[in-house]
Amino acid sequence: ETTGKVITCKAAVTWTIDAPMSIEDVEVDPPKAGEVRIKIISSGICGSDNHVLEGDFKVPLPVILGHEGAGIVESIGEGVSSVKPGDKVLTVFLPQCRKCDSCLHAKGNCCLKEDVRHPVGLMLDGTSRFTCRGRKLHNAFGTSTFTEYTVMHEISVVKLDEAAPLEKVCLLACGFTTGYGSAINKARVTPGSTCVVFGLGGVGSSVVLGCKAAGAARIIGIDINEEKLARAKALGVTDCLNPRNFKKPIQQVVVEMTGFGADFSFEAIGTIDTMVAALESCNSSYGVCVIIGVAPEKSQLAFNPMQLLSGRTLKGCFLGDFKTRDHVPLLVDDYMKNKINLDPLITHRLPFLKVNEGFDLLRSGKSVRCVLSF
Ligand code: CND
Ligand code: ZN
Ligand code: ZN
Repeated sequence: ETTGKVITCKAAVTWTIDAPMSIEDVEVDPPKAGEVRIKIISSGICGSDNHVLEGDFKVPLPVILGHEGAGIVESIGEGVSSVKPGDKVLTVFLPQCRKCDSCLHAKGNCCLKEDVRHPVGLMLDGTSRFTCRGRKLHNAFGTSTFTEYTVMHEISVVKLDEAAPLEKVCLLACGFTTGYGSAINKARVTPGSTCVVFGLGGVGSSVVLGCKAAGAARIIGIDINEEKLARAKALGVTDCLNPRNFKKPIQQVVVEMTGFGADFSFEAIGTIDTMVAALESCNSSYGVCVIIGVAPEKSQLAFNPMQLLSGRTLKGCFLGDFKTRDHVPLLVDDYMKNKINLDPLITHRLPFLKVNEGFDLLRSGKSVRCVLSF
């Protein structure tokens, strides 16, 4: 019985971004009011965690990274009513408090309780639940899944169907939901349309699945990694483009291929150049471009505003524009009814203690998603 007690367990601690994560014994405090302590069972490795390790996305250190997790509630703090010990849950980085301006608006999904764009790495009361070697550790995006136990706010915990397989649905905590929702909710891809997807990692591949589900007739996939292009064909990509095989800018290639530009374009890489290329790949009068990738801190997106005056729409979203606690369980239902197949996205599995190898697989481009098991 661990309820109310500090739990000592293994976690991957990022002390500095210049070194691999180090596996340490950490102490995890019991959950306070409105908080939930979760035993992590599975976690994916997302490109955003890698941006932190590469110095492009600054978060306070030392930190326990990881946000694409699935686990089981170990104990709950005072006042928690939406989950109970034993429940299967997902750890999402975007809360849904159901009270703020964004949550109360029909279209808002970016809850104001936490500013995910500028993470402070602490609980809402300004303190931490993790200690290692006498030092307090930060959390990552209110989640932290590279640890056997984590503590999260109830408002960021998504309750799951008790039959949901955690070693698969962990992808619904970020990558799949982000990509699929960007196509379905944010772009609102229409049947018969032409779509172009920049970046075919876990997020971009999920955009492809969303475009396909929405009935897109043509899906152009763009990546500099040939293996990613080959894999994406099985997901529904109809045309593969490697920008390295062309002398002219890739947006020009896309516009020529499609006549006048794609109906919908998506950026799932996280660089300014590819964001501009995605914008310029969509039709100048009615095209819609959705930015999903997280660009390096302090970078600025610059383009001639004429690109918009002709009629294009530029938008972006977190987590596929879903209201997390309301809508992610519906995606889980779809998964349970075999309407969603996550298997093609999961290319590798590793024990949690090999988390650094998982990042090597992501960086070398070998993995789409590597799922860690605890
Ligand atoms: P991952 O690294 O798996 O995929 C990126 C893909 O881009 C790889 O296949 C690369 O080969 C490819 N690539 C890199 N550079 C280029 C280039 N210049 N031209 C073409 N292809 C290139 O990352 P991921 O799929 O996990 O994440 C993708 C982005 O999405 C990343 O920026 C991440 O931070 C972001 C994201 C956003 C959100 C959100 O809510 N908006 C949530 N999670 C992740
Ligand atoms: Zn992510
Ligand atoms: Zn809110």
